[in-house]
Amino acid sequence: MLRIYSDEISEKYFDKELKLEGWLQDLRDLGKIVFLVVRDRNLFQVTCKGDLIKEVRAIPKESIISAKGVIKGNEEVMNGWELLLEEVKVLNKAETPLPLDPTGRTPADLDTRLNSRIIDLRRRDVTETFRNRTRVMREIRDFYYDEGFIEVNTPKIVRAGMEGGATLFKLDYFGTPAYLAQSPQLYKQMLMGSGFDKVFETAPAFRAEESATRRHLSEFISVDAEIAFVEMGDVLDNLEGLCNRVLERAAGIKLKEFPRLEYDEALSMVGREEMDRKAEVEISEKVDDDLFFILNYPAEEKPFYIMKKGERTNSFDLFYKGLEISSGGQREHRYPVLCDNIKESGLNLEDFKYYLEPFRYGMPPHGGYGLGFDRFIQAMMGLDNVRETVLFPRDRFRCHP
Ligand code: AMO
Repeated sequence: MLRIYSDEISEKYFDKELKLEGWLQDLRDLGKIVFLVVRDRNLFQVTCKGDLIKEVRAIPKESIISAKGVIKGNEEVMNGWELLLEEVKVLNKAETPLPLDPTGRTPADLDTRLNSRIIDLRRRDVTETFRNRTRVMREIRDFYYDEGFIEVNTPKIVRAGMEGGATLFKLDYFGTPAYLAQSPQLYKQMLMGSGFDKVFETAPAFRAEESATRRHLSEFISVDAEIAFVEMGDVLDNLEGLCNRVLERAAGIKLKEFPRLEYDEALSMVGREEMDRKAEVEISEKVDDDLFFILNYPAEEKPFYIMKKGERTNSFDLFYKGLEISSGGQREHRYPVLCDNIKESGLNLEDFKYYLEPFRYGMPPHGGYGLGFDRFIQAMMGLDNVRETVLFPRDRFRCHP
């Protein structure tokens, strides 16, 4: 007899004999009758009477069972039907006690949940996050495909960092030092010199973040885009278009144009001098919209590859519910200026030899951005901690499971 999933059952199966399989989530014992709550892709009820009762009472919760019986329509129970048990087999017995209550009725802290993540993932509300990740990633990809972008995969083992030396993970590459890529910055920019006018990548980025916050991971998914022959306004429009479309299609959230605040204007709104985390949160509270841009950061707050504009830069950050979810801008494409910027940042030109070469032989003006996928999901779902959006998060204190 073939196994069938509970969500495939309709009236045409009523009064037929079937086999359903899954995890024994719960057992309600009324003495002469026992109700089992079993989980496959959904929950369903197995009703048990007579001699079988002794047998089912002995099965530990979360064991994998195979239940054979007749499907009976019953408006009183969940799904409008129950399986009247005729035969039960234990396919794999679960040990007791469980490290975690998979129904979520006994609350557990995030660390305990993450230590036993697979058991945690048995909860429907937990898996909803990962269904959302799937929906959002699909919409992101579709957006770029529709806009004529080429999807690229750039190396994650690299020779030089781009986003500040403090957060580099160093590794031994056959006896010479190399690093885990903090972002695909170097490569997405180099590709602009190839004639690939628009590229995007969705891939892990690695940061040795010492800070243990609710929004920092050591490994996160970075959605990166780079576009040639554009100015900063075009880049802003592209990112706004992406967020609008993705949020509408994946979550039914309809947005207007995002406010674009100048750096100084944003700071003066909250009477502050410095754009630290506190200021960002206060600005987010003042702005009515969930998403807004802050434009033109001072040069010392941005990396060397961003184009300078006097004391300021052609740069932006995008905030969503108080979280910085993206940053980007127009790049410095003029070779001599770029070399000066690298030197001024205290970096070694020799380390950027391969990055710099295309800038000497015909590099168009270009711009782009990196969007933190995990933070995007965190903000979209209003989750307290970015770790909840990742199957197996990595941070300062966690490299397991
Ligand atoms: P930046 O360093 O601002 O810019 O990173 C881009 C976006 O990535 C997310 N992010 C993180 N998410 C989780 N944990 C972290 N430790 C973490 N660090 C960053 C944030 C952030 O806005 N190369 C540039 C982008 C560009 O200019 O194209 C860059 O990496 O949401």
